Amino acid sequence: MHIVQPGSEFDVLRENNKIAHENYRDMKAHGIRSVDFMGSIGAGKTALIIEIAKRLRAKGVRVCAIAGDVTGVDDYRRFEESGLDAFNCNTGHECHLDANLVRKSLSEIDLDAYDAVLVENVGNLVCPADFPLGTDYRVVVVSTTEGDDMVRKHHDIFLHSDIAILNKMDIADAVGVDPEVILGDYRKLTGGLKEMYTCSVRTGDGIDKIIEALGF
Ligand SMILES: Nc1nc2c(ncn2[C@@H]2O[C@H](COP(=O)(O)OP(=O)(O)OP(=O)(O)O)[C@@H](O)[C@H]2O)c(=O)[nH]1
Ligand SMILES: [Mg+2]
Repeated sequence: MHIVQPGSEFDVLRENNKIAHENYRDMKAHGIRSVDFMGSIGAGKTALIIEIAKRLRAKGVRVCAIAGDVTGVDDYRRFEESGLDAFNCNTGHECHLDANLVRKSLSEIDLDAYDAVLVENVGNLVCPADFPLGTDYRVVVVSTTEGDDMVRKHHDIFLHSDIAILNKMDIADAVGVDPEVILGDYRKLTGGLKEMYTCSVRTGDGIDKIIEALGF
């Protein structure tokens, strides 16, 4: 018999949401627009953030990134090497960032020095959905190389995000995936109310539309 223990899980989520509100309040107090990029492993989150940041910097937006990973500094280094100010945030064991980890990263950042904070979450289409970080936007990124069933298999993250992106359109044919299937699943899931954005970080197609959707 499965016995639900009162408390625990709900307490963790409630505490996360409380801290997320504090993150939101602090970033807003400094005029910062923030985005949480969730999505599958290898979907192109780091590549997309680097490209978006490059275009934002060209418009004069002062931007930094938080690199969320279980261990290591790979994405942090890629951000820095691209000329983007970055802050590394390792979860240790957890498969998602939480509001408290982001709070610690924010305490390292001079919030007056930036207009935008782009957060890369840990590659995972399940756990990050339950943990808002206090950003203005929650984005989910998948790519054509993961097959055409991502939306059907992962309702929660698509329903918990404000913007959904299908990346690697340039190799959809090569991997035998019909993007229309994924876009149709998303339309069905969201009752036809929302369109999924398509892009290719490799060719640059679709990136400006995403930047516009994020309100920059
Ligand atoms: N062909 C093609 N490759 C891409 C595109 N975007 C990213 N890639 C490649 O896909 C691989 C994974 O990209 P990343 O940006 O590291 O993906 P990620 O989502 O940050 O991965 P994790 O942080 O490990 O979850 C890299 O080799 C990228 O160069 C794209 O639009 N087209
Ligand atoms: Mg990455």
